[in-house]
Amino acid sequence: SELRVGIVGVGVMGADHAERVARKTSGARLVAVSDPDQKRAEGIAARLGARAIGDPLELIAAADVDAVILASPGFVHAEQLFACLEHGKPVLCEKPLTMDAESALRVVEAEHKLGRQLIQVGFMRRFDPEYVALKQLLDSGELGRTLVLHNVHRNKTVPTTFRSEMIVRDSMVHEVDVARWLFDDEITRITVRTPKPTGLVSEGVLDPQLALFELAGGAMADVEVFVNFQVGYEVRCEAVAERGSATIGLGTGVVTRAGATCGTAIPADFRVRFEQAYDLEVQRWVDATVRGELDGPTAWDGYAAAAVCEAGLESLATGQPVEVALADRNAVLG
Ligand code: ISE
Repeated sequence: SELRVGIVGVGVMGADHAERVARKTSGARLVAVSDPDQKRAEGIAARLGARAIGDPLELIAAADVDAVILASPGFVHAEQLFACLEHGKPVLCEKPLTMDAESALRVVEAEHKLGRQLIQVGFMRRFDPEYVALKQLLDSGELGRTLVLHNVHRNKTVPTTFRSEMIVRDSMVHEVDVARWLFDDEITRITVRTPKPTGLVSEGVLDPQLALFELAGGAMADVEVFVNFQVGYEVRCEAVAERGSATIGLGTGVVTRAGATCGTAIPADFRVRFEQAYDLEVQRWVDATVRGELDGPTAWDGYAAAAVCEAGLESLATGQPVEVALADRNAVLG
């Protein structure tokens, strides 16, 4: 049976999740969305076959909502998370969990009291294949013990509501989680310093920011967060270990420096190299089939390729160029 999902907050990220749940996620169905901008919620609901509910707490309580995605701003998360716990609804909550440690701890305690883990936080880097590969490499011990992480986290631009505090709570929080996850350790001290800010930002916003995290076990991580970089969205991470380093975010997979060389891994076989393509192929085939449509290479594409291969075999045997005999497409398909 399908998981019926409701989404609270359909701004930039929530609308993206709505699309994902409705069209790209198997085993799930989008049933409801909620947003302070009622028109926006109604538009998205109508397009994706869901309904719009004005009050987010009503959406969370709705009998036909099995699970909730909270993509609302951080300052309403606490109340909405408590409502999810109260109704026993599993929830994927975008970061930040809440606005401060005290309220976040109350959420943790309330969940613990229920005796059921219902809350997942949107630290999505843990699902990024490059971060996963980096974690596997570091955990393998091949490079020795990891000593330092260097992180770069840049946005092209952000809305003017994105002030200095959000740069920490909404952006830097990803590197906070990455450092905790990669080192499997807690951060015990943080220093955040700021250079003279870019001139391309509203008065008073401290951007970029440089931070240093110190971990319980003695490792350290640094990060540059620059949310008005103007150029584009870039996230990089280099882990420096005893016998080498590994960098991700270059668009090439993990780049490893070790033994006087610098290079990228070569996958062992096609399933690894094309994993994403196979996943997309099958999911889109299922989705299109359900819609009664075809959404990929057609029988004609197969025929055209076969005709080329047939000529190729002849050429292989003779060593000569061979003309490809292809039927007239319009004649065959009208
Ligand atoms: C944004 O709010 C996000 O959640 C992104 O993950 C983050 O990388 C970005 O800096 C934020 O603006």
